Amino acid sequence: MAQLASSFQEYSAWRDALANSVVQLRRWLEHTQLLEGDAARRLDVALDRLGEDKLVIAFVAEFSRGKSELINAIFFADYGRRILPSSAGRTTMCPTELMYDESLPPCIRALPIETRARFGTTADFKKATAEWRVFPVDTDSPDGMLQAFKLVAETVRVSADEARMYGLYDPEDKDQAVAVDKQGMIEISRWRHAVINFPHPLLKQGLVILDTPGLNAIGTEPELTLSLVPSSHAVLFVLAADTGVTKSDLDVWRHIVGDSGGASNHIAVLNKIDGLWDALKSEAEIEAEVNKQVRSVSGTLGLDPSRVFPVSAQKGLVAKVTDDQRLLRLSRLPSLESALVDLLVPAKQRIVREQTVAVIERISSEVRQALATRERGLIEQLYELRALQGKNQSSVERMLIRAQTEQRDFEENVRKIVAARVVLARLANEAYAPLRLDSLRARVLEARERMRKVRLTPQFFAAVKDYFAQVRDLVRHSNAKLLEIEQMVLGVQRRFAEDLGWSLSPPMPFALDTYLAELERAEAAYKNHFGALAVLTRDKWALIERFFDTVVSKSREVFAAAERDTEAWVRSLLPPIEVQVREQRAQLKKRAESVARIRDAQESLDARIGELEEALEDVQQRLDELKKFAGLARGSATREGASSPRPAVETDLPADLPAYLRVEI
Ligand SMILES: Nc1nc2c(ncn2[C@@H]2O[C@H](COP(=O)(O)OP(=O)(O)OP(=O)(O)O)[C@@H](O)[C@H]2O)c(=O)[nH]1
Ligand SMILES: [Mg+2]
Repeated sequence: MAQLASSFQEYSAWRDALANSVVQLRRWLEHTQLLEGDAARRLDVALDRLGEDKLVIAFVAEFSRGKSELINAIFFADYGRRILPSSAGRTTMCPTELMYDESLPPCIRALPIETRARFGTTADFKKATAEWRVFPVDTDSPDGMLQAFKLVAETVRVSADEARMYGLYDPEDKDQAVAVDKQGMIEISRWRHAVINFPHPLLKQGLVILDTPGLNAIGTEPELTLSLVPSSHAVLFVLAADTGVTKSDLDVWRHIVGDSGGASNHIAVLNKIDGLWDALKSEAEIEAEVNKQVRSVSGTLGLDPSRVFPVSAQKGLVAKVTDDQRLLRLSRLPSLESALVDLLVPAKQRIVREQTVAVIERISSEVRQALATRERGLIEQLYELRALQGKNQSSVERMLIRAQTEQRDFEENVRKIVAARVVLARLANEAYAPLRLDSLRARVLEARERMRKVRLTPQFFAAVKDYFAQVRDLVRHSNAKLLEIEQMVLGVQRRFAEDLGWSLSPPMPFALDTYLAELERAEAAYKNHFGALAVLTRDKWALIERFFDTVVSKSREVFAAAERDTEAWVRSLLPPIEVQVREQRAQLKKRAESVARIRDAQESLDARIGELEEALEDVQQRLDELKKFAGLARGSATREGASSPRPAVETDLPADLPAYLRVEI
């Protein structure tokens, strides 16, 4: 998959260059003492985001459609064989993530299926290393790897009761009843989840491949529906040409793919087109047949035909292993691979770019304003002092009185800011309160209690429904407060604009809509899974409760993220005004002091004018430098790949402290 590899490489290089220029900007701001605490934090968040380099691609389908074979063909053909087990019937038994974490040796970590009888989602168990079994993988031996990877297909035979305890068997479900053999035993996956840590070149660059088992597991492991698949950067929904779109394919599509919102990152793969290759038909006839199937899939799924890719994973794999170019072309795998390249990297790059540019623009505009205030103050002082040249002592005296009065008057603005802070703190607390985990916990406890007590299906559904309604209300409540906060800050800015002529950028727009949407998606997923069931068996109740656990853990994540982002936003509101107030206040103080020194003949007027001129030059130089560093960062962000040469701008920081920092302003 050379295309994807080079696209990844370009992306990593682009990201590194961008991170580097953000670091340069940050260092310069720090060095010139222009870095405020909140701006530093925002830059650090942007840098963390740039460091986070995972790109997840999920393969989703009913069993035996060829997901694992497709992964083999796209990513692992270089090993000259099938690496992931792929065979007729159910093969992959547990959700499997392929990734590389260099802090660990190559290995497979597997979470035993028994954990399903306990409280906690896979994500919870991911934090508990002791629960996972670790199996080493010898990457030098393809045979050894093949052997190790068979783990994902391992099953165990357990009694129907045990399977029931894990929520994997419902005796009332006729489709499942056939799975029980004469001894009352049933075959289930041995593992609940597997993570293969493997130093494949693409995985090393941050690719994560998620292979999933068919519908059964999807229905029973709600995390796939609620977290893993929706958070993937690309979702490949696999169908097979020999079966067409069956009812169970549609179920999977609806359950997983259909739930995950805007489908711009979804593509459908129509696999096994080699079944349509018929020696008695012309190439044109076969082509027509394939196109017909593509159109039919596109119509059924409501997906643009350009997003449906007919391929033969198996022939593609064989073609790559035997280096048969004709067969590779016939397998049509290369066009799916190009589509993946287009889907994965540019989308991620666009998001990272937008977020980083927004931070850079914001911070440079804040710093520019602070520098402009300083510049304006210096120019005014220079103007005044120059006017004093050749004037008598009483003019100096008058100027001193004026300077002192202005300094005193300005204190009113300091009081305004302090008052704004108090109001903001109160409103912010009101905005945080609904998002605190305590308030969520109360709703969860209440819902659990109701679910436990009810006897009838409708009451059970009502408990879940009410939970979602209450949780959404909490977020809405907080959202309304945020609006109030924004209005209040705009009001403060307006007053400063009227009184002092300051132009401040309005607060960054912020609302909790994305979190609300996540909760709505969880509810939609729940409805998709269970909404159609009129009467529930006890086992289905158990399944819903398990689903509910995942919903709760998802809600916790959403609330924690919402609270964190809200706090960050609130903290960023006043500092830009405070910086200006501080700057202006310091200048007025300095000005009064220096006029006093001139009056007392402790300092000559000319010397002070000289100092101010030097300081003014320095501020202007800072403004130029800011333009340069911010421009560099912006330039790195908007450059497509990193293959284009870097601009030849000298970005080294000055070795000594700038003069104006020594000259007190
Ligand atoms: N003819 C043909 N068979 C294929 C193709 N791709 C996969 N198969 C076969 O289909 C069967 C199922 O493939 P898998 O890769 O195990 O399918 P899966 O979707 O991973 O299935 P589960 O792991 O059970 O969910 C295997 O016997 C494959 O050899 C293909 O392009 N053409
Ligand atoms: Mg499989």
